[in-house]
Amino acid sequence: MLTIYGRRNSSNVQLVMWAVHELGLPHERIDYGFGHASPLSPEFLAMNPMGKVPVLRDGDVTLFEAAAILRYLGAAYGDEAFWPRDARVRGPLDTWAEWGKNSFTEVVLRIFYHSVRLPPDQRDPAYLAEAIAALGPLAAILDKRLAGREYLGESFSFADIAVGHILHRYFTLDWPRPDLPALAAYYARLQTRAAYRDHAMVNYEALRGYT
Ligand SMILES: N[C@@H](CCC(=O)N[C@@H](CS)C(=O)NCC(=O)O)C(=O)O
Repeated sequence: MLTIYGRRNSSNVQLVMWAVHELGLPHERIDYGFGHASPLSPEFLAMNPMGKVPVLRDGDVTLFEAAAILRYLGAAYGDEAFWPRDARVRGPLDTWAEWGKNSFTEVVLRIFYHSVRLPPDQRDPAYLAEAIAALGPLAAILDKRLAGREYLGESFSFADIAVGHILHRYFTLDWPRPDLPALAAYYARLQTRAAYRDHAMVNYEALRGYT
């Protein structure tokens, strides 16, 4: 039985919860983080010295960092399609996973923070404008990869979770989104998956305007 510590409306928790549900793993989730128990409490810091959600416990294994948790779940429980054992097959997928979690998600979250999460008087319009200018070209890279394919690899894999977990925010934040048909079709395709709808499309209104 897995235990996931973290609130449902955290994008990093969503990444992990989507993976847990795709893999059909027995688990419980305990709310920690903004609005819930503090991740800065001594018992939480003993699991993650960064004081951030998510944390995963699997028996005597304790992990933090959402992408590391995703890779652990893939290696421990994923089938060959979700987590190819051959490094020559997995490597190119992992390139997209890393790019999704870092390059792409990082810029989406900059827009999220400076248009939703921070109190209005702490938002930086110049920083927001820079992030918006940066996101269009990144989204075009993703659209190009997805043209003519259903998923980032041959079939659905961990890489789609690392990239797709942030698309709900990408598509619902108020910013001038470019018209990218392959990316829009990919988002629609992900929404046919119950685990995606239930765990990666979580309302973030409760986070609006708070530090
Ligand atoms: N690099 C970490 C970042 C974790 C992180 O920033 N988590 C946020 C939520 S997405 C958090 O814990 N915020 C503080 C809180 O919720 O109290 C990861 O990918 O897991």
